[in-house]
Amino acid sequence: MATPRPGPERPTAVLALGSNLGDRLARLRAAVRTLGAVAVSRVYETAPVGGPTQDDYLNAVVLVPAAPARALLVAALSAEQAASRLRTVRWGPRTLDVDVIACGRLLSDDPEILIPHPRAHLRAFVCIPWLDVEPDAVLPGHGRVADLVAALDTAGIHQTSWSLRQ
Ligand code: PH2
Ligand code: MG
Ligand code: MG
Repeated sequence: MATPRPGPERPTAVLALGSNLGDRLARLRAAVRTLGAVAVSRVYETAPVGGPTQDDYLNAVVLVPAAPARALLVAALSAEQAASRLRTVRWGPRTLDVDVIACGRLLSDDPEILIPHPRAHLRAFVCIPWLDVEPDAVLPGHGRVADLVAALDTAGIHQTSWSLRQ
């Protein structure tokens, strides 16, 4: 039998995780399991951007197997539901936020799930952890994520030594 050759890398989707309510680290760890992440960034403690006065976030980025836009949305929402997320204030505190950032070159103009995420290029708390799992990442419509990070204000972003893998 022929030795199997390594195939092309399997396509993945990029999901951003955030939590600033309750046991933030436990929430992110549970999400990594629920979502079936195949790659996991470091954990960053980040100053809140926008919204009301609120506590600092833990943010991370994971890669999951690529899927259609709606399927990624369902996975994100079910992870948020498992964390008992309540939706009250826009950009307010949350037990778990899972945002679909990109999925290769997939474009979705479905108003329920825009892909790429329309604000990803503005968010250091997304772009910095994204580089951990994909150093050559490209955000469709905005270019190399490393170049985006170089232009962003990164003052509120602090790398932690916590791991989401247990
Ligand atoms: N998410 C928001 C609004 N502001 N700020 C930080 N630092 N981290 C987040 O994940 C975050 C935010 C809306 O989803
Ligand atoms: Mg969000
Ligand atoms: Mg969200």
